[in-house]
Amino acid sequence: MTSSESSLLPTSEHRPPDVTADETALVLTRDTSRKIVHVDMDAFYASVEQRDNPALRGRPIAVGHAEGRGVVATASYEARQYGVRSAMPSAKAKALCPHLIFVEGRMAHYKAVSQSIHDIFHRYTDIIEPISLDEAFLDVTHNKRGIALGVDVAKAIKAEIRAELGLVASAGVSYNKFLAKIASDWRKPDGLCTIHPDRALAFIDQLPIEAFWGVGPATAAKCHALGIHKAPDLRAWSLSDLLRHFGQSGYDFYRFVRGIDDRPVRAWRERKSVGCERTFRHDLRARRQIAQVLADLVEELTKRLGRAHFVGCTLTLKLRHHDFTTKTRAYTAEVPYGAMDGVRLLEDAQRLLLGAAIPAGGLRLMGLTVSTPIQEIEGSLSLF
Ligand code: DCP
Ligand code: MG
Repeated sequence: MTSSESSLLPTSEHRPPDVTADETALVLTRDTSRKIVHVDMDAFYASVEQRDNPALRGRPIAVGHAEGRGVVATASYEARQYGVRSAMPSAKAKALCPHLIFVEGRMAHYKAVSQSIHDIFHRYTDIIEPISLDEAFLDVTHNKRGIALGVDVAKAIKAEIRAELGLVASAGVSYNKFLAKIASDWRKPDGLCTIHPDRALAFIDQLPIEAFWGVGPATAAKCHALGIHKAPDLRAWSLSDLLRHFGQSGYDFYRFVRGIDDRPVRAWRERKSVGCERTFRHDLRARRQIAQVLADLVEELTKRLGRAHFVGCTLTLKLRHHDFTTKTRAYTAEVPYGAMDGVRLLEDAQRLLLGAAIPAGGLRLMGLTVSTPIQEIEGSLSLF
């Protein structure tokens, strides 16, 4: 990819200082000088299970609990032919595909495999932003092997993952994160798609609005109601109108649809929260039992805060009732919570629980989260 496109506007800031300014006052730049690769493993958990157990290869499998309230974490591509999908209740998956084989997930194992994938990434660049265990952005503009084309870096990474780990990755290559992510999804599985700067707008024009970053089902419905179905519909909107209807996201939509996205690949992720939750096998009614679960959650939460080196001021208790209504109660402390604050976390969580009503039908799920970070030092321990 070459650096092209004269400067219409500044690149350094993702958002202008005053996004309510009329767009005529904005100067937009499309920076096409970077080489960004987005890697996303194909059917990650399921592929690891099929790799490790030959009896599962070529068969429809789902990773997750088969019984009770189990859901499918992911399904092999053989199972997807029957309509089995991530987050689907296991009972429904079995109805769609009666010979579906369920395999219990092994998170610690997937984490270790993810680490091996990252070891391969690091042969090319240290500018790696993990999005989940199986997905990451890489900035390979100046890569360690001096490879000129982003697509050749992506090819080499895919080949090494296959040869050394026996797994298949899809990759997308472009000059920004928005396009690289869409590209990796384009020809899945075993995909490799490059979006060149001169083809970017034509590529974007065929996208349904659902493909845009930050557009979930609710935003998509809102777009449809406004007559926005595909990218050209979105491009017809002025910035001020988009800001009015979509808030800050309107600014992203305005830029993405013009092929502009200057967000850097961040070598560590700014976490907004750390939490844990538990779904009960049977709805819980007894206060004593509920208090015990709360204590367990606090213990788990402190472990997670420690692993993430996370410190945050807000504690939120989430209670899902037997009928799926969900209530949250939050408390913001002056002194932030960290891994060493188990006693205070428990006291404050108990206070939140005391103030909450427990419905006669009982609780289905309870969760505890710390948010409002004051400091995020994940990945920077070498500083100390
Ligand atoms: N996952 C999960 N629950 C979900 C979605 C995903 O536990 N609702 C887990 C299982 C997946 C992994 O995260 O294997 C990666 O998620 P992806 O969305 O990338 O899905 P896959 O890698 O399984 O499939 P694809 O080939 O579509 O990327
Ligand atoms: Mg994946």
